[in-house]
Amino acid sequence: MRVLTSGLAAPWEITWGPDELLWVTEREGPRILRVSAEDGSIVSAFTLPEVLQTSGQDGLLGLALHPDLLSDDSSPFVYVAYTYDADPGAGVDRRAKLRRFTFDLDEQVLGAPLDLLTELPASNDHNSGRLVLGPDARLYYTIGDQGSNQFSTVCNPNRAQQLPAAGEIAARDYTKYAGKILRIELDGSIPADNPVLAGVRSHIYSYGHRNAQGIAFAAGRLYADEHGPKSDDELNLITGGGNYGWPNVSGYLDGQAYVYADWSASAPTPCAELEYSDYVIPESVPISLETDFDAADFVPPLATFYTVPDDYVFRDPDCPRNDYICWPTIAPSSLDFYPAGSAVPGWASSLLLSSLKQGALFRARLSNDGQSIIGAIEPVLRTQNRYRDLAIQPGGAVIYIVTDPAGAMVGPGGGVSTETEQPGSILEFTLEGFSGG
Ligand SMILES: [Ca+2]
Ligand SMILES: [Ca+2]
Ligand SMILES: [Ca+2]
Repeated sequence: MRVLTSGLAAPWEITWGPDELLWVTEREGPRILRVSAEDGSIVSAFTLPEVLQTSGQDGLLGLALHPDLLSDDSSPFVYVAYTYDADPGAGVDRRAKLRRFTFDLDEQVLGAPLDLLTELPASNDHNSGRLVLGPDARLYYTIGDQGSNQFSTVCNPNRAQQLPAAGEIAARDYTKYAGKILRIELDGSIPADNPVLAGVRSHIYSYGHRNAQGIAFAAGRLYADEHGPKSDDELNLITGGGNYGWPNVSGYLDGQAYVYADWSASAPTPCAELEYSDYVIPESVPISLETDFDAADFVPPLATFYTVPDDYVFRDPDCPRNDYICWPTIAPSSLDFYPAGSAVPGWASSLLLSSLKQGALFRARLSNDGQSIIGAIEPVLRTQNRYRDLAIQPGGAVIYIVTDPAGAMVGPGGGVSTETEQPGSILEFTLEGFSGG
């Protein structure tokens, strides 16, 4: 491993480009960088002053490159997602948008900005924001549940199970896109073959997601990972029209170690008068059990990190300072596919999940039909860093990982550490014995 470059302002997406450069978004920059894979130098940098980056998890997020970026003059397009201020006045109305830029091949600059889809839900928490361009030439975009029903946004109703009415879509009211994966035409419109959900065709492809920060295609199938609450991070195979259960179900529909407590519906004590807790549900807050959830379209995960029994002790007495680090989760921040025929022996046809808490990629081998995971899911490429995203060089002998600038993770000997070794960096891992190519 070597540090390719450091000092980046919360690098969030890293993508191998057809120009053989690494395209990186800085969430806090907010910049789009093109970085040399040879010496880590910044070849070009584009600042996006229109990005709203204030607090928490907002800012410049996903990036996807058109596959014909360099190979023809008709589609030299770069797609980005970010949060912005939709209030023209003094107030702040945080929303998210998808914007397309045209990459000028001669000048090597981005220009001709075009908004594709605006006024999407945005928050300081659980924006998700991962963007990929699928083999069907559609954009896929993840929108989290906005952190609704927890912490400072605990009194906001969670909308991951809510589906929009026809009138809302006609009026471009995308409130109910929270907790969804969208499928979008390259001009921002609704694909004619998107699923019809509750009688309405919209940009929504799948629903019931908490915070799906990773999506990747593998052999034509779409996979996603998402952060769970105190357990049950998920790896999912995404199908059009699928319901992934949140907030009624976390992980498998097993009735273990999770109930949905809807704080927004607290009565007679209103939610605003309650003090949020990860452990204690006030009597005024209605709950529903996983086993009450009866949805024919429910899709269970392929794998979880980790499913625990009802008597699991989440409040670990040895972890008093920063409990979530000790919860049975890995905090999956992204996802990529390691194809068959690539360099690393034994890694063929694997999904790689980056972990914020564990400083590792979790490698999950797909079955031939892509419908299940084979064998144990193992952590690889460990360091003491929060991994935000990865990119794989064609051929698979070199893997790049971007790291968070700060934050907590599991320490070298267990427990909690806020000491990360290479913050705000691109780490480059090269297969031993590989001499370039
Ligand atoms: Ca990536
Ligand atoms: Ca789920
Ligand atoms: Ca469960």
